Amino acid sequence: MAKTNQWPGIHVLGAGSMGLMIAARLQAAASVVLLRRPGNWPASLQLQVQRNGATTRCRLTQYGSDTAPAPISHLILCTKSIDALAALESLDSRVADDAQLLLMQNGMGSQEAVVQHFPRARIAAASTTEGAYRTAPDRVVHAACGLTRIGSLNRGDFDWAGLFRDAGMEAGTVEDIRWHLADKLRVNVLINPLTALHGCLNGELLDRAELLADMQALGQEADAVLAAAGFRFGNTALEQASAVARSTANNRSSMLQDVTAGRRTELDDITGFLLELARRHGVPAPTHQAVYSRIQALTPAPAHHRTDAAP
Ligand code: KPL
Repeated sequence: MAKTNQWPGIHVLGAGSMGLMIAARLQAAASVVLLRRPGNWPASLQLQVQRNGATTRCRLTQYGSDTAPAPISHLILCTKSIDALAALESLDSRVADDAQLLLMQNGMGSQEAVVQHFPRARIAAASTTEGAYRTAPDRVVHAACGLTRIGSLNRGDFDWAGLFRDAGMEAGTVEDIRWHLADKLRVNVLINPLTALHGCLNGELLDRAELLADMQALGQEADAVLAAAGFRFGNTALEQASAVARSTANNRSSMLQDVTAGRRTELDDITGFLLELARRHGVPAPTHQAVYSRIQALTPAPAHHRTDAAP
């Protein structure tokens, strides 16, 4: 696809699987710069992207977040949810005050924290079913071509979905992105902690009676908490999570991958966020509390505690 002049230069912050995959794909439509953690990085990254069995190579311009030239006007944040705020802060004054930001984090909570800390930025969030994993620092596998839903959190008015579509990705603009984030959250609070605790693939949750019983208990509590917080869905969390577990049966969830690699997980923005909602609305969630404590015991202590998550 030919690059047009329609789109401004795009910065992608975060060189994990999602950041690399999105940066590589958007190059079909716009000029893209990859921003990595602070440091002196080689001026470009030779990246291999594997998709549908074919490998393509592309060259990405890259900078450390502390050396990138200013100003940054259009930024896609692809870090893990737990690193989102600190990563944005590491860009310091390089981000234009009224920049258009697109937040691609899992879970809920980190998005509102960014909105609070960058009140002048125009901020949108995405909920995506795209799947990617990194096999080496310069190799990414685009495992599942999904749909990316994008909606404004404050005054975000850039046509991110149009840019994604122009680059050949399936994307749409939605009215209420918070509802879509909550819809994904109710899947993640069932699948992620259980697969991480039992070291199993997503699909195994449906095959083992004791795990299905856990899913059921977590689902009932999640339904009650999200209903008390004002979210309405056409099916139960158990039904939704079961459908996703079936369609991603051979996936290792992101939390299982983190636990296996000894990395910090996104637990605080997944189960932790649900527990915070439960506390605010006075709804009991003992099963979520139990899995939260068990995963916490498995993973490294957080480098910092975010105190300003808001539902
Ligand atoms: O979002 C996911 C994750 O692993 O974080 C699911 C949908 C559970 C797919 O693995």
